[in-house]
Amino acid sequence: METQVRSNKDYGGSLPVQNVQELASNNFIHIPYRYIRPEMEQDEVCSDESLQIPVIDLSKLHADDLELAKLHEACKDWGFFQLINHGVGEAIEEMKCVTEEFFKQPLKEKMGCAQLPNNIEGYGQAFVVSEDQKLDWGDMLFILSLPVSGRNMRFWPTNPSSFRPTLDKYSSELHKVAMRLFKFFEINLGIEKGNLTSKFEDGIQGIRMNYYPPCMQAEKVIGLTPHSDATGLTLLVQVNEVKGLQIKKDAKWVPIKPIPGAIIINIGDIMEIMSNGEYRSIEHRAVVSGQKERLSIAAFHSSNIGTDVGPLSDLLKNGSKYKTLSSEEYVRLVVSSKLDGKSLVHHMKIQQ
Ligand SMILES: O=C(O)CCC(=O)C(=O)O
Repeated sequence: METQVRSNKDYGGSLPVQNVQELASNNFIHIPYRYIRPEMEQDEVCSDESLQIPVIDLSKLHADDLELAKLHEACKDWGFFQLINHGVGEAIEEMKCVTEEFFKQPLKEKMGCAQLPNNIEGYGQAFVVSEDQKLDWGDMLFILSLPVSGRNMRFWPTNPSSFRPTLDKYSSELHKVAMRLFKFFEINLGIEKGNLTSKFEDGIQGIRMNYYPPCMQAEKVIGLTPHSDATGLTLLVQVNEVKGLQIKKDAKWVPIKPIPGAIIINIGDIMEIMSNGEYRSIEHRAVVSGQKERLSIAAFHSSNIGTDVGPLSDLLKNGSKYKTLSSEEYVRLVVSSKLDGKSLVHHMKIQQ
């Protein structure tokens, strides 16, 4: 298991592009054309502020059938929800602080954790696979935090000095929350006890810290290209008060209003595939502010190395709606693709 994670560099990486935080500090009249996204003008943003993702209370899920039913509907209809009373507030607050501290450092310091060729970890940009591809207005630090045996400490910042212990605690606390949710998914989907959770308990966890600098032509750029997450379950935290997350619902972009202290949870492609389409991964994107920087932290939870990605046998009553790939084939497919809506799930769908 250890060797397979360590050799993630074999799966490929992202082409190096300019640091956006540095680029944004330039006083230019026109932003470089690779960042201009004409689709921003055409895309419709929902103006109905009352349309919001469901809120799920984790402390009620054990005892309350209604809350369990609400969770099931949220995963089917929205693929997104906000989780409150999760019990990991302290770890989140500490992680937010070290993330802000990391990005505040001069570029030279941050480059100590820079991405290496053919490796998905480190500080830089992700999913750049061609020289003419449009680029996102943001930088990120991506770290594979679990399994512990697969950690590459080269990418773990030493500045601030509390970064490493804080990330270690955050990784373990968020993994526990994700596992609790998988247990409830198992109950709600009618999967035999252990048949879903066992596929994730030794799984890969990747933590991405996103930094979106302000942009003087914010309405023309995108912080993070529309995509669904290729993983099983994502736990997303907004670091500061600047909003920017939007999710696609009925062909419109719905801006999310984060509840202070809540974790935004979203179903990833692996969970859609394993649930044989009962749960849905949802396209989402990040837009940027004209005035202020925005930061977010996404913790992605994928299935165990060596576990096939395909519909679970408990859910095949009406036949399989998706292909099954080995975990290695699936990771290769993800790393070699650019972010492009739900293209990965479409690739996995069996045409009926
Ligand atoms: O910045 C955000 O709110 C979205 C982050 C995200 O979707 C991601 O990191 O995959």
